[in-house]
Amino acid sequence: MSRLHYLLPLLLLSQFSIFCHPGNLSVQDAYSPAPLNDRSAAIYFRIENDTGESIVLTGGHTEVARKVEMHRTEISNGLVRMVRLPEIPVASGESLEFRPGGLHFMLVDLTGIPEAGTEIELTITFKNQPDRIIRIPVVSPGDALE
Ligand SMILES: [Cu+2]
Repeated sequence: MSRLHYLLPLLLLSQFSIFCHPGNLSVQDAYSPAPLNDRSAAIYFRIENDTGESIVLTGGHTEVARKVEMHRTEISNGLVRMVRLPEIPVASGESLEFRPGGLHFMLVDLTGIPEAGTEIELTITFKNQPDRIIRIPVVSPGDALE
């Protein structure tokens, strides 16, 4: 077999992987401070949209709460309030950070109290993507205060 014959399939394979690689949606640095009451818990993470198209987060569900909402924390005149967002878009190639004092997922009406050292399984839903299940480490509230 000539050297060219040998290389050609490899070359085609690498082209394929460059141009036909299905886009990726990655979730990083997820955590949830153990809640101080039995009503709600916040979830933070970073989501990176490399799918090649814009995506729209619509919320989620989990076994440990009756409702999952997306909130934005706002501070005005020294008062902290949370605004519920039904949808959050993430443009193609962008990443979005859910973090204390900003956007977060909120578990409302907890059915159990997540304890530090355990994990919460959260299904994130999208308008135009399949559901995504992520596992979220529960950390002690002190560890989350940064
Ligand atoms: Cu909230």
